[in-house]
Amino acid sequence: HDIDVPTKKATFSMACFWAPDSLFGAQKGVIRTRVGFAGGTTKNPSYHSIGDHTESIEIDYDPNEISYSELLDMFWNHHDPTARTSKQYTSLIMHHDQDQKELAEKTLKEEEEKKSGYIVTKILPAKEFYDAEDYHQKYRLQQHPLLMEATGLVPGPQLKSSHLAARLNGYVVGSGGVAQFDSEVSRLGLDEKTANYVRKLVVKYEGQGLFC
Ligand code: MHO
Repeated sequence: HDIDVPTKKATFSMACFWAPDSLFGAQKGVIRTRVGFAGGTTKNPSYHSIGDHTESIEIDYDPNEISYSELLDMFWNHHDPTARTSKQYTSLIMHHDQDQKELAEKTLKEEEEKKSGYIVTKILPAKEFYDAEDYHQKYRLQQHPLLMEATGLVPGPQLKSSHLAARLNGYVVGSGGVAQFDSEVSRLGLDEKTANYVRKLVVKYEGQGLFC
Protein backbone atom coordinates (compact mmCIF):
# COMPACT_ATOMS: atom_id res chain seq x y z
CA HIS A 1 0.00 0.00 0.00
CA ASP A 2 2.90 2.38 0.40
CA ILE A 3 5.37 3.65 -2.18
CA ASP A 4 9.05 4.01 -1.43
CA VAL A 5 10.39 7.02 -3.34
CA PRO A 6 12.30 10.03 -2.03
CA THR A 7 9.80 12.68 -0.97
CA LYS A 8 9.65 16.22 0.32
CA LYS A 9 7.15 17.61 2.80
CA ALA A 10 4.61 20.40 2.41
CA THR A 11 2.54 21.57 5.37
CA PHE A 12 -0.57 23.71 5.09
CA SER A 13 -3.57 24.81 7.15
CA MET A 14 -6.65 25.63 5.13
CA ALA A 15 -9.60 25.24 7.53
CA CYS A 16 -11.12 21.86 8.39
CA PHE A 17 -8.43 19.31 7.53
CA TRP A 18 -10.72 16.64 6.03
CA ALA A 19 -11.09 18.59 2.77
CA PRO A 20 -7.39 19.13 1.97
CA ASP A 21 -6.73 15.49 2.91
CA SER A 22 -9.00 14.52 0.00
CA LEU A 23 -7.81 17.33 -2.25
CA PHE A 24 -4.09 16.56 -2.07
CA GLY A 25 -4.36 12.81 -1.65
CA ALA A 26 -5.49 12.37 -5.25
CA GLN A 27 -3.01 14.76 -6.89
CA LYS A 28 -0.25 13.46 -9.14
CA GLY A 29 3.00 13.16 -7.27
CA VAL A 30 1.42 13.08 -3.82
CA ILE A 31 2.61 9.92 -2.11
CA ARG A 32 0.93 10.15 1.30
CA THR A 33 -0.82 12.58 3.61
CA ARG A 34 -1.66 12.93 7.26
CA VAL A 35 -3.81 15.39 9.15
CA GLY A 36 -2.86 16.91 12.46
CA PHE A 37 -2.26 19.97 14.58
CA ALA A 38 0.55 22.44 14.03
CA GLY A 39 1.51 26.08 14.14
CA GLY A 40 1.15 26.56 17.89
CA THR A 41 3.08 25.90 21.07
CA THR A 42 0.77 23.62 23.09
CA LYS A 43 2.41 20.25 23.77
CA ASN A 44 0.57 17.11 22.61
CA PRO A 45 -2.66 18.71 21.38
CA SER A 46 -5.69 16.66 20.44
CA TYR A 47 -8.87 17.44 18.53
CA HIS A 48 -10.75 18.36 21.69
CA SER A 49 -7.73 20.05 23.33
CA ILE A 50 -6.20 21.74 20.34
CA GLY A 51 -4.64 24.54 22.39
CA ASP A 52 -3.17 27.24 20.16
CA HIS A 53 -2.68 24.90 17.18
CA THR A 54 -4.40 24.85 13.80
CA GLU A 55 -5.88 21.93 11.85
CA SER A 56 -3.17 21.14 9.30
CA ILE A 57 -2.15 18.70 6.62
CA GLU A 58 1.28 17.27 5.99
CA ILE A 59 1.91 16.09 2.44
CA ASP A 60 4.75 13.81 1.31
CA TYR A 61 5.29 14.56 -2.37
CA ASP A 62 7.64 13.38 -5.07
CA PRO A 63 9.32 16.59 -6.30
CA ASN A 64 9.97 14.95 -9.68
CA GLU A 65 6.22 14.61 -10.20
CA ILE A 66 4.77 17.74 -8.64
CA SER A 67 6.37 21.04 -7.67
CA TYR A 68 5.94 23.05 -4.51
CA SER A 69 4.58 25.86 -6.73
CA GLU A 70 1.80 23.58 -7.93
CA LEU A 71 0.99 22.64 -4.35
CA LEU A 72 0.90 26.34 -3.42
CA ASP A 73 -1.53 26.99 -6.29
CA MET A 74 -3.84 24.38 -4.86
CA PHE A 75 -3.42 25.84 -1.40
CA TRP A 76 -4.51 29.31 -2.53
CA ASN A 77 -7.32 28.08 -4.77
CA HIS A 78 -9.01 25.70 -2.35
CA HIS A 79 -9.71 27.76 0.74
CA ASP A 80 -10.54 31.33 1.64
CA PRO A 81 -7.37 33.02 2.90
CA THR A 82 -9.37 36.12 3.82
CA ALA A 83 -11.67 34.28 6.23
CA ARG A 84 -11.49 35.54 9.83
CA THR A 85 -11.69 32.35 11.82
CA SER A 86 -10.63 30.91 15.12
CA LYS A 87 -7.04 29.72 15.35
CA GLN A 88 -8.27 26.14 14.81
CA TYR A 89 -9.27 26.95 11.21
CA THR A 90 -6.90 29.72 10.21
CA SER A 91 -4.76 29.80 7.06
CA LEU A 92 -1.05 28.85 7.37
CA ILE A 93 1.85 27.83 5.21
CA MET A 94 4.60 26.04 7.14
CA HIS A 95 7.80 25.83 5.13
CA HIS A 96 10.48 23.17 5.35
CA ASP A 97 13.35 24.99 3.61
CA GLN A 98 14.42 28.34 2.22
CA ASP A 99 13.05 27.63 -1.28
CA GLN A 100 9.62 26.85 0.10
CA LYS A 101 9.75 29.98 2.26
CA GLU A 102 10.59 32.24 -0.67
CA LEU A 103 7.96 30.70 -2.94
CA ALA A 104 5.34 30.99 -0.21
CA GLU A 105 6.19 34.68 0.33
CA LYS A 106 6.10 35.38 -3.40
CA THR A 107 2.68 33.77 -3.85
CA LEU A 108 1.32 35.56 -0.78
CA LYS A 109 2.26 38.90 -2.40
CA GLU A 110 0.56 37.82 -5.63
CA GLU A 111 -2.60 36.90 -3.74
CA GLU A 112 -2.58 40.23 -1.94
CA GLU A 113 -2.62 41.96 -5.33
CA LYS A 114 -5.34 39.68 -6.70
CA LYS A 115 -7.75 39.59 -3.77
CA SER A 116 -9.68 42.50 -2.41
CA GLY A 117 -9.93 41.36 1.22
CA TYR A 118 -7.17 41.23 3.79
CA ILE A 119 -5.23 37.97 3.60
CA VAL A 120 -4.82 36.41 7.02
CA THR A 121 -2.41 33.66 5.89
CA LYS A 122 0.74 33.40 7.99
CA ILE A 123 3.98 31.87 6.75
CA LEU A 124 5.83 30.01 9.50
CA PRO A 125 8.75 27.59 9.71
CA ALA A 126 7.47 24.02 10.04
CA LYS A 127 7.91 22.84 13.62
CA GLU A 128 6.39 19.88 15.40
CA PHE A 129 3.42 18.32 13.60
CA TYR A 130 1.12 16.39 15.94
CA ASP A 131 -0.88 13.70 14.16
CA ALA A 132 -4.63 13.89 14.66
CA GLU A 133 -6.57 10.95 16.07
CA ASP A 134 -6.89 7.97 13.74
CA TYR A 135 -10.59 8.60 13.11
CA HIS A 136 -9.68 11.92 11.41
CA GLN A 137 -7.19 10.32 9.01
CA LYS A 138 -8.63 9.67 5.52
CA TYR A 139 -11.97 10.66 6.96
CA ARG A 140 -13.90 10.33 3.68
CA LEU A 141 -12.47 6.90 2.97
CA GLN A 142 -13.41 5.75 6.46
CA GLN A 143 -17.08 6.37 5.57
CA HIS A 144 -16.70 3.36 3.19
CA PRO A 145 -15.76 0.46 5.47
CA LEU A 146 -16.51 -2.14 2.79
CA LEU A 147 -14.13 -0.42 0.39
CA MET A 148 -11.46 -0.44 3.06
CA GLU A 149 -12.04 -4.10 3.68
CA ALA A 150 -11.94 -4.90 -0.04
CA THR A 151 -8.59 -3.16 -0.40
CA GLY A 152 -7.06 -4.55 2.77
CA LEU A 153 -6.95 -1.19 4.54
CA VAL A 154 -7.59 -1.19 8.26
CA PRO A 155 -8.52 1.77 10.45
CA GLY A 156 -5.45 2.89 12.38
CA PRO A 157 -1.96 4.27 11.77
CA GLN A 158 -1.67 2.53 8.38
CA LEU A 159 -3.96 5.23 6.97
CA LYS A 160 -1.14 7.75 7.44
CA SER A 161 1.45 5.76 5.50
CA SER A 162 -0.63 4.17 2.76
CA HIS A 163 -0.47 5.67 -0.72
CA LEU A 164 -3.59 3.74 -1.70
CA ALA A 165 -5.50 5.19 1.25
CA ALA A 166 -4.50 8.74 0.21
CA ARG A 167 -5.71 8.07 -3.34
CA LEU A 168 -9.01 6.45 -2.37
CA ASN A 169 -9.73 9.16 0.19
CA GLY A 170 -9.65 11.63 -2.69
CA TYR A 171 -11.47 9.56 -5.26
CA VAL A 172 -14.48 8.74 -3.06
CA VAL A 173 -15.33 12.47 -3.11
CA GLY A 174 -14.41 12.99 -6.78
CA SER A 175 -10.99 14.56 -6.19
CA GLY A 176 -8.48 13.66 -8.92
CA GLY A 177 -11.22 13.14 -11.48
CA VAL A 178 -12.25 10.23 -13.63
CA ALA A 179 -9.57 10.65 -16.32
CA GLN A 180 -6.79 10.33 -13.78
CA PHE A 181 -8.61 7.51 -12.01
CA ASP A 182 -8.85 5.53 -15.25
CA SER A 183 -5.19 6.18 -16.02
CA GLU A 184 -3.96 4.81 -12.70
CA VAL A 185 -6.54 2.22 -11.72
CA SER A 186 -4.31 -0.67 -12.76
CA ARG A 187 -1.32 0.81 -10.91
CA LEU A 188 -3.47 0.98 -7.79
CA GLY A 189 -4.20 -2.72 -8.09
CA LEU A 190 -7.97 -2.56 -7.50
CA ASP A 191 -10.00 -5.57 -8.55
CA GLU A 192 -12.75 -4.95 -11.08
CA LYS A 193 -15.65 -4.78 -8.68
CA THR A 194 -13.80 -2.41 -6.35
CA ALA A 195 -12.64 -0.27 -9.28
CA ASN A 196 -16.23 0.06 -10.51
CA TYR A 197 -17.45 1.03 -7.05
CA VAL A 198 -14.85 3.78 -6.74
CA ARG A 199 -15.28 4.93 -10.34
CA LYS A 200 -18.99 5.51 -9.80
CA LEU A 201 -18.21 7.77 -6.86
CA VAL A 202 -15.60 9.72 -8.84
CA VAL A 203 -18.09 10.27 -11.66
CA LYS A 204 -20.81 11.30 -9.23
CA TYR A 205 -18.76 13.81 -7.23
CA GLU A 206 -16.15 15.10 -9.69
CA GLY A 207 -16.24 18.89 -9.90
CA GLN A 208 -18.65 19.30 -7.00
CA GLY A 209 -16.04 20.78 -4.70
CA LEU A 210 -14.88 19.52 -1.35
CA PHE A 211 -16.78 20.19 1.81
CA CYS A 212 -16.35 19.61 5.49
N1 MHO B 1 -17.08 20.38 13.27
C1 MHO B 1 -17.10 20.14 11.87
C2 MHO B 1 -15.72 20.09 11.28
C3 MHO B 1 -14.88 18.95 11.73
S1 MHO B 1 -13.30 19.31 11.50
C4 MHO B 1 -12.32 18.07 11.38
C5 MHO B 1 -17.85 18.87 11.60
O1 MHO B 1 -17.95 18.05 12.48
O2 MHO B 1 -18.32 18.70 10.48
O3 MHO B 1 -12.80 20.39 12.21
